[in-house]
Amino acid sequence: MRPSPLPVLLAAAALLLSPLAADAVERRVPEPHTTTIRIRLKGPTLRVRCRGGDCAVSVVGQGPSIAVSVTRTRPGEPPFTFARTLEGARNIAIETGIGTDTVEVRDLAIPGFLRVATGVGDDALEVANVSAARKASIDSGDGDDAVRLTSVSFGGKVRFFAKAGDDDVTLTDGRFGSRVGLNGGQGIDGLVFEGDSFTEPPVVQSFER
Ligand SMILES: [Ca+2]
Ligand SMILES: [Ca+2]
Repeated sequence: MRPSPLPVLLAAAALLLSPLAADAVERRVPEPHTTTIRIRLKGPTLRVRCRGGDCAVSVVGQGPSIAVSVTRTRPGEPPFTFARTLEGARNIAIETGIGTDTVEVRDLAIPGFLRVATGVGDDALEVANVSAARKASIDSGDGDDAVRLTSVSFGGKVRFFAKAGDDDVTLTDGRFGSRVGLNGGQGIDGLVFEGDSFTEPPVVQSFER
């Protein structure tokens, strides 16, 4: 049976009659039908979430825009990627759940706060060429995590928790304008400073090497 052309004609007519609607469709990328992957502005905060598999997340500044990409891999399924480019975020909050995650945050001047939590699993987090005017909080969760902060500048308090697992943390050429607390948690954790400057000595706990 031939499909009726009527619905197609009606849809085309609706688009022609409503240029505003067509424009909105073009600009708004639909969210995937899941609560486990999200890229959205909630008020002033860009919230990026990926749960339920191994996630590769990148949040990269491109002029006034922020390009965000989330790829989730699960056993027996092809990788799923969701990407959006947004403007106007004052804060950034990134959250990954259980899994082996890779998170990259790069080339951003954040007017507010930065928060990253990578959850349980052996995760790799790289924050490079990023400033945040207010506080920064990083929690790499359980697992053997590798965290590298390079050329970061934080105006507010910085709190870092590596939690259980043998974690490796490297801070290179960082500028820290307020209190800094670094806690390796359980495990044999390593911490390296290379050319960082602090307004007050960082409080370092539970790093064994
Ligand atoms: Ca982890
Ligand atoms: Ca640890």
